[in-house]
Amino acid sequence: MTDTATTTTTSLNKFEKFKAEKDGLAVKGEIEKFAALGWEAMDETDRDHRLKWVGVFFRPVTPGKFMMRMRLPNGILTSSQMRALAGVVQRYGDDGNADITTRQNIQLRGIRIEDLPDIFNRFHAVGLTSVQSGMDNIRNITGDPVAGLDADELYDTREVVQQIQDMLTNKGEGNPEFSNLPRKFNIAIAGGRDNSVHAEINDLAFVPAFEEGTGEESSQSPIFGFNVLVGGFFSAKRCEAAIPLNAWVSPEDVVAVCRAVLEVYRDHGLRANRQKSRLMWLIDEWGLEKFRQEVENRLGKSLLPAAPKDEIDWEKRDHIGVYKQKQPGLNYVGLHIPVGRLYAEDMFEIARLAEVYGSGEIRFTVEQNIIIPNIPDSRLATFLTEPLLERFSIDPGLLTRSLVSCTGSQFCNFALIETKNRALGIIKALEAELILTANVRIHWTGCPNSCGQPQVADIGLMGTKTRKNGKAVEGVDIYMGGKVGKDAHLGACVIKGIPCEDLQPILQNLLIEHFGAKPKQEALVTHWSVDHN
Ligand code: SRM
Ligand code: SF4
Repeated sequence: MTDTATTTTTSLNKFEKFKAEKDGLAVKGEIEKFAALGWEAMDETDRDHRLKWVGVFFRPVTPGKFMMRMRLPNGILTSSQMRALAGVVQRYGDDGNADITTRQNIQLRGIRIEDLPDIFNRFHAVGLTSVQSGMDNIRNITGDPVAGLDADELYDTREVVQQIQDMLTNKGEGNPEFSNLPRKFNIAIAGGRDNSVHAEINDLAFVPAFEEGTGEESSQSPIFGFNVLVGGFFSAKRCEAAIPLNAWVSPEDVVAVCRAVLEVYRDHGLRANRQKSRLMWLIDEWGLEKFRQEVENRLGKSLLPAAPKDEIDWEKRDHIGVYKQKQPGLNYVGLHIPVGRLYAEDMFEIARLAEVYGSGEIRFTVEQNIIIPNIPDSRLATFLTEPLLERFSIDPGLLTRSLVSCTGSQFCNFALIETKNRALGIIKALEAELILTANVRIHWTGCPNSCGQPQVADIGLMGTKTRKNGKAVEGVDIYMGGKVGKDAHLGACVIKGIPCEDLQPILQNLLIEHFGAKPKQEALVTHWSVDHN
């Protein structure tokens, strides 16, 4: 550790203290012991905090039933892996389910501590890891969901995302080099033109950009690489879009640049106040130039300046529906999973469909949906008649299609409101009332931590407590103006403290006034009068 870190030891917060006492990764060797002890007899810091270093989250809302957060680089898994995950969830009956997350990942619920040794063995057998997926670690690394499938892609992100994960987690076994960051850290790599990973809301992001070449190279055609963005994050106190580092890196240097940035953050990131520990706070303190210089020092070479423009010039796609792949005769199909919630039987069925019709591969998107790739033209029509597609539609309603929701009070103790069920209920009611002409991206998040990313939405709903008739009730602050894809920027809070029970008509008005929706009743009247004129 550096001088900066040691001089702050007197002001260490409680998280820094317990990390200094015992590294979070140490619990990896104690799983058998915890299983034998049971959750009630365990040391509380191990149970409530350190277990997150192996992806196991104590849930105060459902004590004894833990959540497990996996790592799925680029959001890709195999049918055998999906079956292994389904098998874990299945043993917990009504308590067991899974959620696709806003980082192209999956979380399992209902987990009992006594089963952890067996669960880790099962994961190991199919090449799955949950290591370092929570607390002060690097989260699941996101990549283009149609990498390797899309004829228009600029770069297939799969391999580099896997390489970064392997470097950061020691191939999924756990890496003590990066197990004590000042705070969480998010990395994303965009490979297409539509910014499918929300690059701007990551601590470190790589976006496609062509370098014109210098010196002898200048006569050559432009060279592909990435412009680097740093410091994007959401927190209850502050939300920032990532800013350009003024660096262009070739694909071969991406892993080394990730390592360099993380070493700088690990050794110099601010640790006294957890509300001010994300990377952007360090960049603020140092200034971008000094930060860039320190990254170069760690990298051991100079960074090239950023390419003048990046290649993000498409609107964001949602991948729901049937699409031709770049491989002739093959298709990928995006299925809409309402608010990302899956049960064991769904997961087994998705694994079966991926095997029977595709190549066994399954992908997740940051919109909490799935993609099944590699379905031949000859099998497509039959695939589309599968009963599962009645629930996991390829053509959902225009509000349902883009709905995203965080976990909310069902399982999350930070939540100020229930989210997933309420989100589905309100969307259904709105679709019954309105005729829409385009999809509207509505994101729900249960508290200001913003896991459901309301700031990237057309309409973002952030849980809050408000008052109605003198009583405290669940409410939302409404965000608008989030733009994704090209020219992405964050939305802002436009209305505060709406009781959830009063929300539907307000949303209805917003959809009519800002998104061209029409009430079904009125449309019928207009249609009638046009016909009779
Ligand atoms: Fe998150 C903490 C769920 C994406 C910002 N997040 C939590 C915890 C672990 C809190 C807890 O212990 O209960 C939530 C677990 C609830 C549960 O039981 O599921 C939780 N976050 C989620 C997920 C599952 C939301 C979802 O339904 O998809 C997402 C998991 C992603 C993954 O696979 O790793 C999730 N969280 C995000 C995102 C979105 C993103 O990464 O694009 C953000 C905002 C972006 C960012 O981090 O900059 C986000 N989560 C937070 C924060 C605020 C961080 C901060 O700097 O203050 C917290 C609280 C914290 O870390 O102290 C938090
Ligand atoms: Fe929990 Fe709040 Fe994150 Fe939703 S936004 S999952 S309620 S921490």
